[in-house]
Formats: sequence, structure tokens, C-alpha cells
Amino acid sequence: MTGRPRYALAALAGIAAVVLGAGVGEFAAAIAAPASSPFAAIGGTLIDAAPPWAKNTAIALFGTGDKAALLTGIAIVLLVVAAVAGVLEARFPPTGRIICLVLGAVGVIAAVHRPDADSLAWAPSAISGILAAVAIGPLVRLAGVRMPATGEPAEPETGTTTRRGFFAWTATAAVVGVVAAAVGTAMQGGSRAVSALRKAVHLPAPVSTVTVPSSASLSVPGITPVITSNADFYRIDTALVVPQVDPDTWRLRIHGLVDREVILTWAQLLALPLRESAATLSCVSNDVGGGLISTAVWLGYPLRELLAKAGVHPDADMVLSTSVDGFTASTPLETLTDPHREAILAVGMNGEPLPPEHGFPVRMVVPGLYGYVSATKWVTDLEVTRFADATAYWTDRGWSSHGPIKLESRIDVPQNGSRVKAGDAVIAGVAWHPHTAITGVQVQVDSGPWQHAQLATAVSADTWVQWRLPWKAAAGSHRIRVRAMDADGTVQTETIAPPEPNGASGWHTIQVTVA
Ligand SMILES: Nc1nc2c(c(=O)[nH]1)N[C@H]1C(S)=C(S)[C@@H](COP(=O)(O)O)O[C@H]1N2
Ligand SMILES: [Mo]
Repeated sequence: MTGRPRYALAALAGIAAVVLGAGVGEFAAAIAAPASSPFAAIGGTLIDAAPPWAKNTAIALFGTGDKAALLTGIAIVLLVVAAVAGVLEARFPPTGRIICLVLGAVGVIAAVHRPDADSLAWAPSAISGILAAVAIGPLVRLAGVRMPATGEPAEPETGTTTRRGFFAWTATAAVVGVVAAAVGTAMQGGSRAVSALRKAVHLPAPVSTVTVPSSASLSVPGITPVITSNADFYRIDTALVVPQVDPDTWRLRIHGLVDREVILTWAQLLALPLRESAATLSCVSNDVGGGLISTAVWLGYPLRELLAKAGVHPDADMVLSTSVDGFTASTPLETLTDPHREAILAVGMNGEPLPPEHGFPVRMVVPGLYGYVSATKWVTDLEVTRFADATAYWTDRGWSSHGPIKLESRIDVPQNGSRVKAGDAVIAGVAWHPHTAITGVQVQVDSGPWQHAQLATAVSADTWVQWRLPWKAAAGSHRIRVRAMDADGTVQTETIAPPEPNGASGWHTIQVTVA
């Protein structure tokens, strides 16, 4: 064999060694420290360190697949480095081994610095690095391109038998790595331990319940249901791995500008009189007409009661909430102490404990505010402070410090770009201005008059409301737009704004063909 294909074999050996190490590391993480998988640790670090433009580009390119894209990117970089390590191990031993150890060290450093790192956080990446370093030498040697030391006679040409051995060992290493990673990922996805704890949770009966009136739902096929099922509820967060929080060790600490610190345990929280409330949650990144908005019936306890217990100082104007994974949100204090706003610590969602990805065991829900300034999942810390003294995760990245949800409306039926049968049709959708309430919705077809749509009953002022308008659809292409009015007498603005920095605005407009 000539030098070139041999270096290709050495590169392959490097890749196999790193795949073996990374895969076994992922597996170790799954059983010992889920938040500390080498990929999750490095990915999480990159997510938090990424400049806003990089994040926005990633979201624009990959949407909610941005995390998968990030992990793919990390994997590609890792494979390239692994190939280089293989070649260098052949040419300048022990450089390849050193590179493997450095890769492992990068993972260890990332893992121990994650906000949710536990005492074993270092282990998965350490295992990865050491295993790759141990495997790369023999695999590269099997590739038969190990350079002889000066003065030594050159190694004899490798025969087919050894080459077959090389491929067998390389393949075995890579397969073991991939299988270990796959098994580990499957175990993590199930997050068995916390799923079991969640299943064992018995939520107390609410002291007051929400009844969704049948008049809240218009019978229009394809319209968004007034209450979103937990499975369909949109999910947005910075967590690569869903944080696993044991309710029995969960604590909420309320501190800062207060008379006395309050520590709340899970048992204490469940013993309080919990109430149901319906509220629509929206992401500030939701585009006009977008789907990053959902509604649930929450079960929780008013934050104002807990803040009153702590005794809030008069100079405070903000509460900085922190999640186990380090995410923070800055919420205006007056929205949390307002006796007329059901700002809660939520433990239940549509009759179940919070799903793990929606914040199990405890999250915040503040009607009327975008999630990034209010809806902290896996919340463990509330610091009473001032906007002048502290900033939060997204406000550090260019988004507004205050994030009231904007008055908006959406056409669900017919779908944009769809074909509609001529004759009796219906235009329908949802409108929202949580905590202000919707009082009217108008629809315009082409340049015709704005027509009043029929409004369903709102479950509460904090939820979206369904609307519908019968339409005699005439053949041809039509533009349909919608706008809503709220209880303050405001008409939804036509002015188009992008989501950044404080939420998108404009009239949702669709185009349909009637035939
Ligand atoms: N811990 C944590 N909580 C979080 C976030 C996050 O990244 N981490 N994202 C916030 C944002 S931006 C939104 S829009 C809502 C989304 O809540 P959901 O995933 O339950 O719909 O959660 C908020 N709470
Ligand atoms: Mo969001």
C-alpha cells in the first residue's frame, strides 16, 4: 500500500476510537449523570455562549430543529478532529492519544461548569477521553502506518490478514460506540427515574376548578382546540437534555429584597390550597400566524401569597426566577403581586403533573407575559430584586426586559395556500391578548369590508378565544386577513414587527384558491 490510503486507514482508526469513547461516554451519562453527557455538556455550553446573531441564524435556518442541528454540527467537528488525531497518531505518536485526552478534558470542563452539574458530572467525558486515547494507539498500529523511529528498520508491509484484522477491530470499536450511544440515548429519552417519580405523584384536589364551557369551542373542523393537549403544547427552552428534578429534593428559595427568606418544599407546596386557572402561553419568537402558542388549565398556587410571606421591600420592582439548568427570567414584580392576576407556581397541567419537558415538578405561569420573561420551568429560585440591578437569560441577548404578550389573531381555517370548494365555507381561528381579553375579531376578504366574526366564549381573560365567519366563497384567488380588538378598545396593529426584541405584530394574512 502507498502512504495515502494508509493515512486514510489511520484516519478511520481515529474516528473509530473517538466514536467508541464518545458512545460509551453517552451511555455512562445516561446511567450516572444525564445532564452531563459529553454532547449535552458541550452543546449546552455552546448554546449559552453563542452570540445572539448565531442563535437567531440557527433558529431561522433550522427552527425547532436547531438543537438537532447543533448536535450534528458538534458530531461533524468531532469526527474531523478524530480523523486528524488518527493521522497524527500514525505520524507523530502519541499526538493522537493526547488529542483524545484533550477532547475528553474539554467535555469535563464543559460538564462541571453546567448549572445543573452534579458530583459525577466529570465522569462521562473523562471516560470518553480515556477510552478513545486507549483505543486509538492499537487501532492505528493495526492500520499498519505507524512510522518507525529513526534508525529502526521500516515495518514490513501489512498483509491482507492484518488488514482484515484492522477492519474487524475498527468496525467493532465503532459499532460498540454507536450501540452504547443509542442505548444511552434511548434510556435518557425515557428518563426512567423521573418518569417513575412523576407517575407516583398524586396531585391534591383543587380548591377551585376551571370549567371550560361548551360555548368556548366552535364546531369548525381544523380550528385550534381551545385547550391544547399536553402532547401538542409547544415547547421552547434552552435545555438539550430535559432537566431531571426529583420532587422530593426540590426546593424553592425566595430571597433578595425581602424581610425573611422563604424555603418551600414539594410537600409544603402540595399542602397549600391549590387552584386551577386557564392561561394561554406564548413564545416571543412566535411569528404572526405561527404555532408557538398554546393554552392549558394549570394547577398552582399564587406567587403573591408566597411573596407576601417573604415580605417584599418597597424598592424592589422585579423577580428574577432561576431554573435548575441555569435559565433565568426577569418578571415585573407588580404582575406577581397583583391580586387580580393569577400568577402562579404551577404543579399541574391539564389534570396531570407537569410533563418533564414542561417543567416538572414546578414552573411559573404569569398570564399576559411572554414565556421568556415569566414562565420559568424547573424553577428553584426567586430573587426579589430590581431591573436596574439584574438581567436575565434573554435580556442579556438583546430581547426586551419587559415582555407583555401583544394583541394578535390567527386564521386556522382555511389553511394558507389551500384550495377551498366554492360555495358555503367558513373562515375561523383564534385571537388573544392574555389578561386584557378579546372583545371582537374582524375579517377582510380581498379589499372588501371588515366583517365581524362570531366570537366563542372565552374561558377567561387570560386565554385565547376562537372565532368564525361564514363565507360565500366565489371562484378565484382570495386574500384573507384578520385583526382583533381588545377590552382596552385597541385594534390590533397592522404594523409589521419581527419577533425580536419584544414580539411580532401585524395582521395574519393568507391566500387561498376557490374552485
Ligand atoms: N428553564 C427554562 N424555562 C423556560 C425556558 C427555558 O429555556 N428554560 N424558556 C422559556 C420560554 S422562551 C418559553 S416561550 C416558555 C415555553 O414553555 P413551554 O415549553 O412549556 O411551552 O418557557 C420558558 N421557560
Ligand atoms: Mo419563548
